[in-house]
Amino acid sequence: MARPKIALIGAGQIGGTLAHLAAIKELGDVILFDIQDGTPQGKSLDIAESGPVEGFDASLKGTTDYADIAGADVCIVTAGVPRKPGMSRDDLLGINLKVMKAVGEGIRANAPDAFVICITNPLDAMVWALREFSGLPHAKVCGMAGVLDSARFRHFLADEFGVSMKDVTAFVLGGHGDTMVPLTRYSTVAGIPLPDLVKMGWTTQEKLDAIVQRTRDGGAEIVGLLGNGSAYYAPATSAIQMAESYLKDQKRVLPCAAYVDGAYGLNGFYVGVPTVIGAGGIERIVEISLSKDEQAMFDKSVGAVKGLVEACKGIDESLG
Ligand code: A3D
Repeated sequence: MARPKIALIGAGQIGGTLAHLAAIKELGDVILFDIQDGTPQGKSLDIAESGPVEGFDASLKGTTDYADIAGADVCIVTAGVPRKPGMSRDDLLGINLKVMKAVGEGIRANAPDAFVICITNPLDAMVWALREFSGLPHAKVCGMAGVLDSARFRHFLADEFGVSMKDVTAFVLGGHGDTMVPLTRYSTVAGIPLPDLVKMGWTTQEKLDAIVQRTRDGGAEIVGLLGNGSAYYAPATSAIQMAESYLKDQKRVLPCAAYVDGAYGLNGFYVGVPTVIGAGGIERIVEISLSKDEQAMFDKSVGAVKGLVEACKGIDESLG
């Protein structure tokens, strides 16, 4: 059987890291696409040259021609611009919307059967726009944010408790942004919910609240430290986990920006929810019941995403 084909649209910081991870994990052959001639070719060759040392069998090709993504099984989209210090994700809307149009048309023409994972910010609005421009089925287009946000939450919690992060699970809902909703009662250490751990004296409510806030601000913390660009190692790892679940039909339960039609009282809207990712793409939306406070936070988050989607429609008439 031929190896799967993984097209990475955008060969910047995340794109290059995605290519390296996909090759090391032997998920398939990699096409690295960018409009910046030389960058995708250079990164592909550099990573391919690590193959003999690392011992992976995967071919890598850099390109500026959409024809090269033909027949891709997975497309991961990072094309666009990242944040600079002081910028919010929403400041990227206008410029990245134009990029989504070009990318969506490229995917529609060349890789209409692919499972598409969007990473470009502002995430929830860009994945919606990318789906509109590409015309692919909703179940085949999703956005990476929840895996990253919950990984950040898990990392901070494991640090606080002094336990292996393997035993920490975390649950986040809502848009990728300042309004994301980390759900403490569904986040656990070896099955023990965080509110119980507070009662057991493992931490205090104040410390837990600070960790929740640090998770919400996780992207900005890295933007501030780097001074130029945004996080890329953890975002790439998170998207690779989603791609692997699709390619291997693992049916992992992963939070991602998915099209929700019916669940959570939403009709036809992209927002961060727990999903099952398998060979059918987003195979299921996992709907949990929310407390009054959680519902209020979720509604606020959905409201923020709705505002961005409306702004997209205002910028590009074809999205009306
Ligand atoms: P960067 O290193 O600048 O790479 C972006 C690449 O996109 C550059 O190589 C550009 O040349 C390329 N590009 C621009 N326009 C096009 C186009 N029309 N077609 C193809 N390629 C194009 O950025 P990055 O890799 O650090 O980040 C990429 C995106 O991911 C940004 O929008 C970030 O804000 C976003 N991001 C999202 C998360 C999430 O958790 C959702 C996390 C981190 C970054």
